[in-house]
Amino acid sequence: MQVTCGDMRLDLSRPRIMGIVNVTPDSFSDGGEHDTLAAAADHARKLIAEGADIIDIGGESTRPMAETVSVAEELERVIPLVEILRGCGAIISVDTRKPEVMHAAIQAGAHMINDVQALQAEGALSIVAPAGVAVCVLHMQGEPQNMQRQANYNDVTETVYEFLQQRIDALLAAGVARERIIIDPGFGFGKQLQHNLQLLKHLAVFTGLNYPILVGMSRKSMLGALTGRAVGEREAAGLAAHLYAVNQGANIIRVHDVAACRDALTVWQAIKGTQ
Ligand code: PT1
Repeated sequence: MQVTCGDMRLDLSRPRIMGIVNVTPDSFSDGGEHDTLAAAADHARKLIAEGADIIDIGGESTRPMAETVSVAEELERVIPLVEILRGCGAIISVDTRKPEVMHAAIQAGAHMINDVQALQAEGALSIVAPAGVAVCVLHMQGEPQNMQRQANYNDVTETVYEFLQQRIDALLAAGVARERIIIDPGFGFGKQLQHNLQLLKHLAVFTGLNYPILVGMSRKSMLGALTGRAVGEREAAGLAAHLYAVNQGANIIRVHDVAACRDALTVWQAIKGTQ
């Protein structure tokens, strides 16, 4: 399996790592605009050196209850970093829900749009479809501001599966080539612990859609709920969850801790490749 990411290709004959670079003031706290940008670029280069195949740049947090960001602010955070990092060897992904940011990111040379709203914003599909970039579509119930309130499902796996199938159909109908599409069940996006665990346990079901699967559980509250650990102490818990996902057929894992993840995948691959 291979994903078309603009002028780059992502080979999925082995699991791949998407390294997270959040360009939000709380991530690279001190200093002004320039310091934030330089720190984010340094961090991205470190993740690439550690083995990230994709760098996911985000200027708006989509954690539960996170505050929204204006278009101007998000553009200012994200686009300069895309310009700095394009041509660095890794695939550049931009994590955004805003069509204006998608447009500018594509113009600036991004290879992938990662949208937790699955291109449902007005105008998003018509901006992304004519470009050659890859697209990751994710299942979310509600909005980041309220998604933990109403989390309820009859059968979470079935609901997420049907939603992703619908979004795939919408993307194909809009002219997005199938080689450009990646799916994500959306761990932590309007799901309670039991829903996240059910999705993870039955992740292999999603291979039935026949699209590359991306998952992200890094540092999320589901890991905190299970271990009692604070956000900064969830690396081991994340590794266990991500390896389980890879074993169920996940192709790309979205993580903060790239080096540890690389080692875990190396061991997993050696086992998998043994006769
Ligand atoms: C993800 C993802 C993402 N997660 C993709 N993009 C976030 N494709 C941002 C918590 O419960 O899984 N896949 N972009 C971050 N979102 C969350 C959600 C962060 C929940 C934290 C939590 O702690």
